[in-house]
Amino acid sequence: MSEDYTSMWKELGLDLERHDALLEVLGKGYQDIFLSQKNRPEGMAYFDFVMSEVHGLRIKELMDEKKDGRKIIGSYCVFVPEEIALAGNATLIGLCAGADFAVDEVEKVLPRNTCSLIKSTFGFKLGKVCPYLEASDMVVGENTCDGKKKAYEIFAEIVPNLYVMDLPQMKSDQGKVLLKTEYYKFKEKVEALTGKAIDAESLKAGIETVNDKRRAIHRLSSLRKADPAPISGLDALLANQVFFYDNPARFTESVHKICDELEKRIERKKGAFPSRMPRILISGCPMAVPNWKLPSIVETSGAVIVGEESCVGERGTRNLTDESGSSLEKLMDAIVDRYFKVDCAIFTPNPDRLNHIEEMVETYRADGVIHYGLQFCQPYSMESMNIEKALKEKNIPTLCVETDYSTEDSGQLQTRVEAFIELLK
Ligand code: BJ8
Repeated sequence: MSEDYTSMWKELGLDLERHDALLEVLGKGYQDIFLSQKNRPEGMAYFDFVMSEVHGLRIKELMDEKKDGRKIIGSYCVFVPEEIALAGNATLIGLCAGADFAVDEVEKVLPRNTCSLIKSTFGFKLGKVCPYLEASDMVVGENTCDGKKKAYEIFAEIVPNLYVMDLPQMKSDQGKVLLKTEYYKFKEKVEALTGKAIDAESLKAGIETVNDKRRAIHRLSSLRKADPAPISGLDALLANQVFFYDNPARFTESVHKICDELEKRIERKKGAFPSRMPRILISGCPMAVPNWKLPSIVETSGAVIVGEESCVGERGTRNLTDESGSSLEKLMDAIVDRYFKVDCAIFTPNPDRLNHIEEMVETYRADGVIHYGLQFCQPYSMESMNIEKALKEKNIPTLCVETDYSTEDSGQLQTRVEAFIELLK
């Protein structure tokens, strides 16, 4: 990090000693996993910089925004519409929850058999190591899986500015009405927080900004269809992770720059890996920063990841919000329509997700699918059974893995992934 941010972190109430320890692990992990890759696009230097300043410059920017009267909203789910936050003069930040922290303290307030993502949410708060969480003027939880739903009841005791949004469980007419009601409630909540009324003009601007980000990511994804893949799955995942907390306009511009470079690479047949490597689609639970374990194992075992069917990936970014509405009501409806299509495993039934996986296998010319589930995650592990069966019936090789954020099972995972890749060859 180029500057000394100690006083800023202190002001945010971080535990400096633990925070230093976290940054050290994060920095080392990044060095070992990302910087050791060969044939990276030059444009990834932007993301290297972003990551090196993840708790530094970006936080300073957010603190400056706060000084200028903007509010910061933290969220844990892709169902929280960034468009509405932006329209209300707030910045939406996706809070990571991708690493174990303060596990002993977490297990005093949560059952041991809780998924790593939820435990991590608590660990970052109890360990006082997340400047994004501490900088947030409002933190949004959502009634998705049972684990999160119940965990937010406990989280509210330690995060007084937690706001919980209800979400439907079925893609029915009533489900859509519920989502609409909740989005209007969220709009009012944002307006109350920022003191700025959201109108058609500001909402349209918010929609355009978020769509631009999505368009950039769609362009990046589309370039991954090429053989050899012009960018590693790890680097593409990183772009999808940074999507959640970078300045939107700068993010969009940086991703387009990388895409310009990747197009040239494709013309010259230059890849991140040699051509005809086994191509993998990852599908399942979201991978938040710094959860890079499985992709790193896959890409050091002789395969390349060409797509992520995940909320940190195409499930989260795939549909645009219709920008054409001329009234606030029409634009709000467009937001509801767009988010109602997100095929999270908390929905029942959820046939769209399987269709999307099959479509992605074809689009990205994947040779096989690795279904990634976090231990104790009921929705995704339940869905993995039918997905595995359906894909196998279509002769799409599939491997289901279940893991957590520890490194204890790395050896075992590596063996399974290597055997799967051998099979694909
Ligand atoms: S829209 S996937 S971001 S809820 S891994 S906490 S499901 S037990 S994260 Fe998610 Fe929104 Fe859905 Fe996406 Fe529960 Fe499973 Fe843990 Fe999970």
